[in-house]
Amino acid sequence: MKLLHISDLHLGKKLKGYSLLDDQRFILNQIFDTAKENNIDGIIIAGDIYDVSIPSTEAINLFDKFITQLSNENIACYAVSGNHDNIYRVTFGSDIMAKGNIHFAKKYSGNITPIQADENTFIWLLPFIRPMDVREFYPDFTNSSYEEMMQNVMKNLSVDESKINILVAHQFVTCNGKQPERTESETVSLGTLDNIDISNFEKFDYVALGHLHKSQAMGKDTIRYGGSPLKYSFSEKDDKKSMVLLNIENKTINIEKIPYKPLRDMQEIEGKFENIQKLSPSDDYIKIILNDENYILDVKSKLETIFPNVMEISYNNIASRENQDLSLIDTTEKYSPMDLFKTFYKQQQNQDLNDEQEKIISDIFKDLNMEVEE
Ligand SMILES: [Mn+2]
Repeated sequence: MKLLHISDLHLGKKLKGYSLLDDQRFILNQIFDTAKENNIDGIIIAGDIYDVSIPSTEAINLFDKFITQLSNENIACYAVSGNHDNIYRVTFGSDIMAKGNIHFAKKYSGNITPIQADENTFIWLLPFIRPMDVREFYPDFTNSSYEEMMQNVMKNLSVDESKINILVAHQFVTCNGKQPERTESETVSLGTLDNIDISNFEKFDYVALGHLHKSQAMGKDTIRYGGSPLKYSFSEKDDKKSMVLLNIENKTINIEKIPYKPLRDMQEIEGKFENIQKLSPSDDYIKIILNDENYILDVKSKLETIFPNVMEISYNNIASRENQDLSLIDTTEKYSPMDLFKTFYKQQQNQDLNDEQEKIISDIFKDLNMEVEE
């Protein structure tokens, strides 16, 4: 039995105004090809199928094509919704799709019936849940603790531990208080309230997690975040994105990571404009940090001739590094245009006008018939 664990597709996501649909189509095709080449029996999607609760028609079409391809090749799909998904929209028609071996976790209803993937393997689909989603089923559970929520949910499951049991979930999981590694593209609360310890999952042979976008194991090799297939923030520029291949034989699970090869990678480039201009062109998504002291006019269109997908441009120079004191001017005094300009320049550039610059400005003021003190 071979399964592929992926998560956090965020179909339809836009980054800094750029649509990532082409990148997502490319990566879904890669997942499908990988599944075929490796004779995968089923694909696990651990939540955040879409980026928003009302996804665009383009995003829906993309996913529609993906699960249709899987079904045509007799590759099963085991999916749960994440905190970005709307569970009712994601599970529309799911009873009918289950007949084609495409499975979605319905809204939590007090218990979970596992899906039998083969005679030995059971897959438990748990959609993203909050305490308010489960409280009605557990009268003694009255607080807002995610940990207690999961304890209640888990104690209700009758897991036959002589079989292989796989849990698919989309939650914030910690290991003895140790938090997973985070990225900037997750909308996960910064608190500790939503922590769920891995000890809840002892009955399971593998826990396929989604929610965090960095691919990582939690405490042991068989409790894993799949991670997003693409880099969804510049904080992930050095991440190695990969799908997780589970090779299950009898009671053992072998884990192999298969790297994604994106259509466009993500790069951060820092330096002087004249040096950056000499770099070889690239279609990657790029963040540029300029070290030039003088601001460059029309810099975005100039950089776009080399890097058509420049997403972000910022400066790291004296002016940006130093704290700028914006209260240099006492407004009760009367200042000459030159004094005002000098103050303005200092605020902007964090340095004084030199003699040559002062001469230029002075000449401009004279041309404008403005009074120049000195
Ligand atoms: Mn996510």
